[in-house]
Amino acid sequence: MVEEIAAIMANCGRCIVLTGAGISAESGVPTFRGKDGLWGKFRAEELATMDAFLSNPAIVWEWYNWRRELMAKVEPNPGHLAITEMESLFDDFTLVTQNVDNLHRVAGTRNILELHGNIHHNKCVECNRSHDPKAQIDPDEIPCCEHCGGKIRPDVVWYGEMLDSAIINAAFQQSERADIFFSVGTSAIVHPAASLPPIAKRSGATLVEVNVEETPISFLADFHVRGKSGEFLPRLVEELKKRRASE
Ligand code: BV8
Ligand code: ZN
Repeated sequence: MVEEIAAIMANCGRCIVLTGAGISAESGVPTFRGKDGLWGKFRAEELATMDAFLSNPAIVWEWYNWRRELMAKVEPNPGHLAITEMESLFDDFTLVTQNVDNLHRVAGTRNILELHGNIHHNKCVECNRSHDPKAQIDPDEIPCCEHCGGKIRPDVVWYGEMLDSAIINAAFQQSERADIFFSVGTSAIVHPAASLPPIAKRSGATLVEVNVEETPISFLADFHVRGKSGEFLPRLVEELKKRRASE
């Protein structure tokens, strides 16, 4: 499979990679819906929603602080690093991530669309103005916005919230123009992100899925690679580099 996919990639100009929590699993970051998933201990509806924040801001901040501490201790894994190398092998490359863990940035990938925001950023719940990203938030004394007095919240997209329109529109546009589209480590359940692989496929892209299990888009994929992204992607990039070198 690696040789076949690398051969197709060698003839592609525009490559798009969509990632989900699975790409960070090998860094030690729990996924959302896997057996050891984050949500397992907590229910998404309880925490990653505006209602949860308005009714119990302290518990939402406790959860985000717990995740921030966890993410401060982890490193990008070979899957993240392979994507950074992949970017250098294409003239036109876009990484679209659902993850808020910032690991793709730490891994050096440049052209990133963060669909769901970034867990290290803060903003005002009322006026959306950004707030000092370095601020340590004490759940029992949540700071207020100096402009309007609103409570400070994590700058991520919660369920029921709109994504940043410029970001999601860029993701749609790139997916429609992709020659090859990778869906890596995502359960392909959360919308609108989950609509990107079908859009790419419908627009003529080769669709490659890398996941340790089946997902609702596996039937659509030209290649369904059953395996860990941290193991498969480095092998794929090595094969592509060989082909690029022999061109
Ligand atoms: C919106 C940020 C509305 C916060 C997150 C019914 C049908 C369709 C849609 C909906 C519906 N009901 C409600 C909706 C809308 C809803 C939605 O899609 N719900 C789903 C659950 C059905 N979507 C929204 O609310 C979005 N907003 O629609 O706006 C609107 C419209 C008009 C006007 C106003 C409003 C907002 C969605 C964003 C929510 N925020 N996160 C935070 O992180 O704290 S979503 C959350 O899920 C994360 O961002 C995460 O990235 C994302 C997706 O999960 P995955 O990344 O896929 O992670 P998961 O654990 O699920 O899967 C991991 C995968 O990796 C697995 O497949 C596993 O097998 C694999 N894996 C594991 N290890 C590895 C691996 N693969 C490879 N290698 C490994 N080593
Ligand atoms: Zn404000």
